[in-house]
Amino acid sequence: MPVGTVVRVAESDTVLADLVRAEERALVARGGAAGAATLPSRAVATGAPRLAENGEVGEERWLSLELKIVADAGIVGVPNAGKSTLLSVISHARPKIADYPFTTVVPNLGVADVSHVQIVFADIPGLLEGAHDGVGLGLDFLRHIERSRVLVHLLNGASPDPLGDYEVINQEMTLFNPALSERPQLVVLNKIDLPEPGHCGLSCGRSWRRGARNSTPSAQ
Ligand SMILES: Nc1nc2c(ncn2[C@@H]2O[C@H](COP(=O)(O)OP(=O)(O)O)[C@@H](O)[C@H]2O)c(=O)[nH]1
Ligand SMILES: [Mg+2]
Repeated sequence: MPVGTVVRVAESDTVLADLVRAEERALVARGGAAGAATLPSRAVATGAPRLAENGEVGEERWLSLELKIVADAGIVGVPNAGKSTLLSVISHARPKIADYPFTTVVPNLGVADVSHVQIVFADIPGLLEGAHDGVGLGLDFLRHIERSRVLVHLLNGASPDPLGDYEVINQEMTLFNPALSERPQLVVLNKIDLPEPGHCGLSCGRSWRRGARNSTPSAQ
């Protein structure tokens, strides 16, 4: 199993193992007692044991395996904020980057080397209003945030309302898991190289915010 796998009993959701370190081991279903065979010395030549006992049936159970990636820092923010770009410049990761929301469908991991200390960053995509309810790919990604020790909350400086975006993302995380509101956050305003706020193309308006979802973004 990859590091970060949570093993649960399928029916009860009881956690049997949470594998967060490499080489960690867990026994989740015991095999049956081994069978036995007597192999008298004469039989060695013929290869035929005189007595053979069947092994016992092993334990059988349905398990659910969930992967929650393990990172030191999770980069969160609205679609198009520049999360994948940030990861690509601080690490050797090469995530997909494009000027439209939802370019990332899996969390990307990258390792940044800061004065010889390695810090694992995860680019957490898919957060938008309603994510905790399953809007977009929200639930697929929210669970990955739970393991990040610190969050880098990236604000899209080109958005018409970066602070509103910030609140929406925080609210989604809290609704998903209230403990996430206690997670330390480093708030970063991105795209400050652009001349004015709201200075972006077709895709980066508020089309991912509720209420604006059905509106047609104006062509620019
Ligand atoms: N002007 C400007 N554009 C940026 C900056 N960071 C990212 N972008 C652009 O914003 C768009 C979305 O970036 P991406 O990293 O895919 O965003 P994500 O959806 O948050 O992962 C891309 O066109 C990037 O080139 C920045 O600091 N300044
Ligand atoms: Mg991305």
